[in-house]
Amino acid sequence: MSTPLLIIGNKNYSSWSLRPWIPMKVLEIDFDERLIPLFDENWDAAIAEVSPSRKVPCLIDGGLTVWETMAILEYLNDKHPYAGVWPDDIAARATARSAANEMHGGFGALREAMPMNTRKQLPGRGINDGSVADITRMQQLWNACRTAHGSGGDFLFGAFCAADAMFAPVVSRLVAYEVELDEVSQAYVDAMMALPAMQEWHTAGAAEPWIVSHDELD
Ligand SMILES: N[C@@H](CCC(=O)N[C@@H](CS)C(=O)NCC(=O)O)C(=O)O
Repeated sequence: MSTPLLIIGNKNYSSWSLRPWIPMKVLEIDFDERLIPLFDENWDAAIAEVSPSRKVPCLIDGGLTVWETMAILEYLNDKHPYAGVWPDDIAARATARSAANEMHGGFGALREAMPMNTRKQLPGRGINDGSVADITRMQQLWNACRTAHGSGGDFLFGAFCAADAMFAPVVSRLVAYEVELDEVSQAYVDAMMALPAMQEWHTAGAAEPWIVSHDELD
């Protein structure tokens, strides 16, 4: 059997790429990766060859291509049912899926105002009514998950799972934009940033040469 290949964009900017990459690392699911630099002169041709949606991430496993982040996470769960992609407990699992899907479809103001950028510290930037409302809701959600399901570890459902993967890029943004958080949310952010995989991604992102100007605030 061949090793699955995860197609990703720049580690500095591509928040969606981090979302399947980090659980594969943390849960020790073997994979190779190929980085296609976003929007450079080869982007259109290179992405068209591998990704049906022409977006990253996508996962190529033998003859199968899986695209869209949530579909990739569900495929990992189907293929590795004991890896811990989702929590075991049915109520925790349903809540984790709710949180992950809320992240997938929501928090648009925060994402728009505070693009992921592993190279920068941008304290105070990106604060507006919409991003503040998103950050308030996110902290409420994180607190609820930690209180109801988090007693077994430092993550939303105790052990790291796909819901945490969905929030990993937001954690990166909250650190880069130096957003003040409540105690529970700050502890969660610290736990996520302490993951060796998170550090590996940020170190690689910071070393990349490519600049995507529309993701740069200055
Ligand atoms: N809904 C997609 C979003 C993926 C996405 O927007 N990826 C960005 C990079 S972070 C991308 O490939 N953009 C290229 C484009 O829009 O042409 C998912 O869940 O995977």
